Amino acid sequence: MTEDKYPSRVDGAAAILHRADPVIHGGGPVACEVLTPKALQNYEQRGYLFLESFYRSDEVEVMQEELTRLRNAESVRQSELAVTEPASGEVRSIFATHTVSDVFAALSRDERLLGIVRHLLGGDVYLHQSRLNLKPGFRGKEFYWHSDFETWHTEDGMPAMRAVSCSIALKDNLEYNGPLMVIPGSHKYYCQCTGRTPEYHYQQSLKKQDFGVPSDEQLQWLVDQSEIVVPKGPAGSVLLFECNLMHGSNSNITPSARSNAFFVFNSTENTLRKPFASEHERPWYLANREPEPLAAMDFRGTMAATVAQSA
Ligand code: 6CS
Ligand code: FE
Repeated sequence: MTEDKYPSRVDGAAAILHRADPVIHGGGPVACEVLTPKALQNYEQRGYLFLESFYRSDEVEVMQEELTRLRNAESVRQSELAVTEPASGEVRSIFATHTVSDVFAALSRDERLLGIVRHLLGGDVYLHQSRLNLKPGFRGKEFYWHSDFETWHTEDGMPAMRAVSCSIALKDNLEYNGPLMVIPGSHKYYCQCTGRTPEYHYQQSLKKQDFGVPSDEQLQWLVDQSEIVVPKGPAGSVLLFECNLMHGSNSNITPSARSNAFFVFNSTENTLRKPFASEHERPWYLANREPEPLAAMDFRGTMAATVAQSA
């Protein structure tokens, strides 16, 4: 039985615990130019890195076309991989994109990304989860504040904080189309949540999360220590954030959809156990239990070759 360093979904009073794991797991020389000493210090202290215009517009175009193809594919829409908006029925998220798309499979292995992530996590990584978040315009609903790790720990059995979430903007992240908000430094605290996980909670939580969210007092405390920041930037920008960073996003009532491609990289030394606070394991498309170390590849080169072939 693995020790539970982060008990949550408790009865009664919920505390704020200190983080018990390092933020940067890798030591030694840094092999990628993005991770300057300043960037590493930022990630350690604030829990995220925003890489503006990391991908070029021709690369983003390939990703956008692939998003449109998946959104319109009836086989995907009808499958368990698609999650719809509670009220409008529009597609809100598509999971396990790396299993239904060569483009997103290649993107998840992009050597430029993996170089960064491998350093932060200290060695081999695999995909814990992949998804597209579509947040449609007009009636796109919010994601309430949460720590991803809290869910992955309690519902998926992820033992330690040794994972990184990566969100690639496929549309411009504007201040008004429901972009992600983060609380810098919140990754150093673990907000225990109250209430037992209901059975098959994911069927509800992916539409609207009510369990595994901080109390008003906890959220107030975190913001009092810090502030709320909204990383903004053009399509192609990348937000890398530590798995325990508190984040959320508002609804989108503007005509501009806010879509992003999302990958969760976990260390191969942090693979899933039995869920720490839930009866059942979540399905494979939410929580990968067959870790395969990712081999880096040249995304740009592969895409160029594919486009040339089909031209
Ligand atoms: O369920 C998940 O894995 C992710 N989705 C939500 C709505 N909350 C936790 C985590 O970010
Ligand atoms: Fe999240």
